[in-house]
Amino acid sequence: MTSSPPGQAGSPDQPRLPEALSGTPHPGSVGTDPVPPTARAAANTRASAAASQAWEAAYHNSEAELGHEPFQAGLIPAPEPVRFLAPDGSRVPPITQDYDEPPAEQLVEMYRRMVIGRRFDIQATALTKQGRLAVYPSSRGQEACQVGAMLALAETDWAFPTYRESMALVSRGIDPVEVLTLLRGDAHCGYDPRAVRTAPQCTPLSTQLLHAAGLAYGERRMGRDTVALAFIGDGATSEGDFHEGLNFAAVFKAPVVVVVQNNGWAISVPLSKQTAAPSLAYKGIGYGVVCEQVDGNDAMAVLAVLNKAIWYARSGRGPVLVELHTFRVEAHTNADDQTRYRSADEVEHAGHQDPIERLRAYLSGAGLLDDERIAAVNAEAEALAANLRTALGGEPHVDPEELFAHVYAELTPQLIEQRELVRTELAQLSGPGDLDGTDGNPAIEGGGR
Ligand SMILES: Cc1ncc(C[n+]2csc(CCOP(=O)(O)OP(=O)(O)O)c2C)c(N)n1
Ligand SMILES: [Mg+2]
Repeated sequence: MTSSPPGQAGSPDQPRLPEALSGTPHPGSVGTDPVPPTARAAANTRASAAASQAWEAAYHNSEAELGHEPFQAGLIPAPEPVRFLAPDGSRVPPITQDYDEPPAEQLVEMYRRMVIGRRFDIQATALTKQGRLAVYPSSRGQEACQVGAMLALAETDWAFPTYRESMALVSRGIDPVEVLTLLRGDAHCGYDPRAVRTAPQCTPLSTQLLHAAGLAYGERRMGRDTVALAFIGDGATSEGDFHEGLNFAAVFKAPVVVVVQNNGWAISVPLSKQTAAPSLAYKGIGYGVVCEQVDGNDAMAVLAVLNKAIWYARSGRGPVLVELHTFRVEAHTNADDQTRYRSADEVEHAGHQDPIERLRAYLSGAGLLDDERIAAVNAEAEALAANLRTALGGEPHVDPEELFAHVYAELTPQLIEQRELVRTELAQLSGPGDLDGTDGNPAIEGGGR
């Protein structure tokens, strides 16, 4: 895992929980409890009320105390995406004074992680072509969004990624092999979500927003200052769960930061067929959620706004919605053919909005990055790619029955039935005369992966 960057949780300027609150037990927590159930229920009610009062006192500060200083225009986002760097890496006059320039060391670390993230992405795409990965949704071109979000989060915060966030997970410090376990088709999730405070990658659109809002609210009620950051795509903002998650988070002031990566496409559906809103950031206004829109290919702007959004949520002011305008350079996944719905000109334009080149130009010009450092970062990225190739080159050893574990705490009758079907099929495959388990099927003999 990575350490918190300067200016993040844990630094003296961050509002932290009062000491007394941090030990507050969760009112409904389970465990060995000698108290009779009725007495416990009454005690829990009292504990719950006390915890709520303490929580209200700590977090529901008056408007006068809180003010609107982090997002000066209140609920309304900037009229144009916030930008610090022009595509050539030069500084542009800020459209708002709301955001501070991120510290130099955070920017240099951002550059490092973006280069490594891109190399990982290229390697993962190559692994699909070699049949080593079942599917891979590339984040190429979205490096500033993926890396910026994780860099701004504290280690103790939670992330709720979608299928597109493999690069973000690697940037958070999760083992790349464990990240790709899901996309290899070996398990529902290759890492331990609790250990790395990162939920499994979510394929059903927007459902992770509800998980994030619930976790953030629960953490706060337990006296912890955890922030939950949920990723979501432009297309997924049309889902009901997006609205329910935002509304819940706003009403209960849950410390959630929703990062909308607007890459212009939901598979083959363009943004223009998705919404008539002037910007997806505006969707927060109706729920009372402060929102901002940002040039998602400007690493400095992404960090500046997300640093503040996370601070804002952590301080108890409520959730924040941040739209990052970016570009999808590759197809939706390796299984998609984008030439059927996207012009070559558009794809070429997307490729020219490179967030890494932009930050490199700025950092080099500012004397914060030299050739030696660039070479060292490149070497680190190559080493990661080589390790990934080796690790995924071997045949996986998986038990097909594990597919049914961890879906629910207890297997449903349908899952039990399906597991029996798989057991029967496996027994038939490994029966006499079919010692290799392929049943003479050349597709299986050739190796499914
Ligand atoms: C509830 C639900 N409906 C439909 C799908 C099928 N689906 C998978 S990805 C996708 C497009 C999502 O686009 P967007 O939210 O913009 O994210 P992006 O893929 O561009 O990162 C759709 C419709 C799904 N996974 N879940
Ligand atoms: Mg999209």
